[in-house]
Amino acid sequence: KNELVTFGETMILFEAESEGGFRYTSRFIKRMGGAESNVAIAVTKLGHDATWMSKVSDDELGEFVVRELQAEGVNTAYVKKTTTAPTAIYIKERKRADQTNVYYFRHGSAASELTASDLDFSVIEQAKILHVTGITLLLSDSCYEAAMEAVLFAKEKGVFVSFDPNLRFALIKRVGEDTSRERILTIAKLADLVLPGLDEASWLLGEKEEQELVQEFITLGAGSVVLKNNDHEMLYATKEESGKLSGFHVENVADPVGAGDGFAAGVLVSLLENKPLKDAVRFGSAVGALVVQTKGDFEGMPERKEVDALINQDNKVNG
Ligand code: KDG
Repeated sequence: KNELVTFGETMILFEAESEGGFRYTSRFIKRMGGAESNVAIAVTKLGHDATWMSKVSDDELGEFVVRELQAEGVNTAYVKKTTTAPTAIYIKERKRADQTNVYYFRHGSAASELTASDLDFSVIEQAKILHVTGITLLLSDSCYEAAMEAVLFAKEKGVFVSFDPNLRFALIKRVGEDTSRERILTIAKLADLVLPGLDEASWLLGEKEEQELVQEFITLGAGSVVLKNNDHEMLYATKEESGKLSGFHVENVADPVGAGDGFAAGVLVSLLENKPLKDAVRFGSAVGALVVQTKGDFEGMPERKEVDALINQDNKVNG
């Protein structure tokens, strides 16, 4: 049983143990991060099945990634291994309390060698949701082609396609702005759900009112859109309905990375449970609010009881 299937790159993460620039930091914590695997972990922790496909190096580093995901309950049965390319690495610097910087070492990585033939299409066919992010589209030409094939196949088979643009400017720089925008919009138009941030939507479609940006995704062909703006609000729309919700307020952000993936997972889990989009957005926003209160990209992904507690507490505050 595979409810959600996703694929992409997961990197080894070295996270600075203390605040300050990299040059002044001597101790790092070994962790792991990857937008798609973060979603898979969150979905699993919220009680559903998730499969993550990828390619990792056939060594200790690749083994670490697979082992972590297995420990979280994610299905890694279809992960491929290679002896000719490394598992990517990234470093997270906490420059100041409110400024996190990342440095990537991912060019030529194992995951960027992924091709359509590395994906198991029968797993996609059996899934309810295929989740893709814009990161994969920019890792390499073969990754883009693989994603394109997977999305077209999913659509043909009636599998719900979810897409988070997840713009990464380090990758955009390498691929080129026009090609990046074109690739991301091509998939966004095909998706049943697109989950952009306001800045991402503006980069893709031009500076416009947030409401207009949401509608433009629908006009272009997306089935539904949830846009997160910079005031902790979420605008959602389908062809039939639209609305806006406020997110949960978080006092202490321990680590902002992973919030978007938690949000996506919360929305997708709710859709798996046939909840209306509005409820899905609220649930996703509670997941996102919990994620940022813990260090690490995925370690803060909450269990359902924690999400329910936050939502119930908020309902009480609001009377
Ligand atoms: O969404 C969080 C991810 O971005 C992070 O875990 C690492 O995949 C990653 C990336 O490209 O930054």
